[in-house]
Amino acid sequence: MNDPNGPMYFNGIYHLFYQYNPTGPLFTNQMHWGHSASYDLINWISLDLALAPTDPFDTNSCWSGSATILPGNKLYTGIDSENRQVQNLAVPKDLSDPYLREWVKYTGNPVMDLPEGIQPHNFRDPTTGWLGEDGKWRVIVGSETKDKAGVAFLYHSKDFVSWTKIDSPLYEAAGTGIWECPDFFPVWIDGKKGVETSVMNPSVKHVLKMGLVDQGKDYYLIGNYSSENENYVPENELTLNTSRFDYGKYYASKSFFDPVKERRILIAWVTESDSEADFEVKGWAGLQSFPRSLWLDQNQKQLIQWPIEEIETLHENEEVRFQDKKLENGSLHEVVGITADQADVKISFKLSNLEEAEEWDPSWMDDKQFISIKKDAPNKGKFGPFGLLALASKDLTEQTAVFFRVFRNKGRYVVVMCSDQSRSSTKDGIDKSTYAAFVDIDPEKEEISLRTLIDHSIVESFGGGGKTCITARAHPTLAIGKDARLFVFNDGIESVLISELSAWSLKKAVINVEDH
Ligand code: DQQ
Repeated sequence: MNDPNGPMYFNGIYHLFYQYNPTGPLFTNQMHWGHSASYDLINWISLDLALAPTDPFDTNSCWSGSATILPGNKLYTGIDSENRQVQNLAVPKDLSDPYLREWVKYTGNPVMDLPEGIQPHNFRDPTTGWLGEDGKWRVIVGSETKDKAGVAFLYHSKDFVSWTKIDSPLYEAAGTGIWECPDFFPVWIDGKKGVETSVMNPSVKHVLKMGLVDQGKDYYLIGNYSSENENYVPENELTLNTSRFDYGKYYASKSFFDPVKERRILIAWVTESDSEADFEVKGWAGLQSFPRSLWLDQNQKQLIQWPIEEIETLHENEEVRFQDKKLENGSLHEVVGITADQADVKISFKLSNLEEAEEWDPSWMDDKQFISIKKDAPNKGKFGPFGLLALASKDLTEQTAVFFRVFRNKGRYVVVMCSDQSRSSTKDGIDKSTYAAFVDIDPEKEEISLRTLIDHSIVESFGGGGKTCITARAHPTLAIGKDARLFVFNDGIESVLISELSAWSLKKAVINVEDH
């Protein structure tokens, strides 16, 4: 599986569609829309394929798209018999079927043709629609203009069937290449609640997210939007320093508004780190991230993401908990009493004597990839690395380290969060990149928090209360099942205090098991 498509809540049920090859674990020119439904976003029921590439307008795949509840429409990219990307419409066959199992393609497809001057392979991934103040629906579609500018073309429709392209795109940015899976949605300026996609008023800002395919990364802008004059003005520019949802493996994300708990939920495709040969052996490849709630930080400059609260229904045991544990230089402490290969861990680190921190050297940054730390940066310092060793084998041969480093920079502090996969597996042929990102907190005023969800081959980490997220894949050969362990550690010269740690074993969710 790859991209999540058309997530929505309809008539008491959450739906998730996803790019899917039903015949094997590799991406082909016959991608379908798989379909699962859930009552809690945790346990999922497998349903029949929703879309198959059967018609002239999608014979070479049903690619990504979105759902808009009118109720129950969805718009997706088809690849037609001449390999052109076109936007198609499908609607549920029977709205009284709670699972919306069958979908009927509109016979007049495609509903949007390729814009003039655009390459036929560069026009895809329509968003969920939103209603403007004039009562017309809007969607954007990702594309690329001649000079490699990434662009979100804007379309209007009165009936969701006939679409007109608006001359000026919603937004474009030179040199960024095609934008895949764009997303456009409002967030409240103040508060954690989600906002329904069509809401427009002075109390919201709008987020525009785009996937940059060359990098396989999702970036987002925060800005102000008016549907009256179709004007989107981001407050930041799209550069490689622009915020990302996640600084690890996390792509083609899609959000939706959940009216039940009034929240916006984000789900993304997480790729494998092993090889195609491994996919064949496993019989599968690709997974969906754990759903996250998403809202605007108080500073209005970045989004906060946090695992949805339903994860707590998987907590198996009384939490393992300790407080005020000092980790001296070189400390390694095992967290026992939980299943370390399936766990939810929360830690809060308190630092003192911060004035001792060493100066941050900007040359440690890798210029190719924003805030990836260069290999020649010192790997030990005054403050850090300290954090977690997840999916670790007993002798630590295997370990996925999620940790922090703290530096001084012009009278302020710089907190860097890393997920280091270099020792995540004894196997060769695996992507063992290290990811790094800044966490926008002041460690003098607040503790440094980490929440990590571990599930066999995925480690999803949330630093600073969800200000910085890093998702990593690990393919251990030793740290499996009961042989997997979890440690807290401190390799920095200065000691750090764990003011609180809570950890839970996670039960296995029921996912796509037939006859649930
Ligand atoms: N993958 C899809 C495209 C999308 C890309 C095809 C992103 O629609 O642009 O599966 O992963």
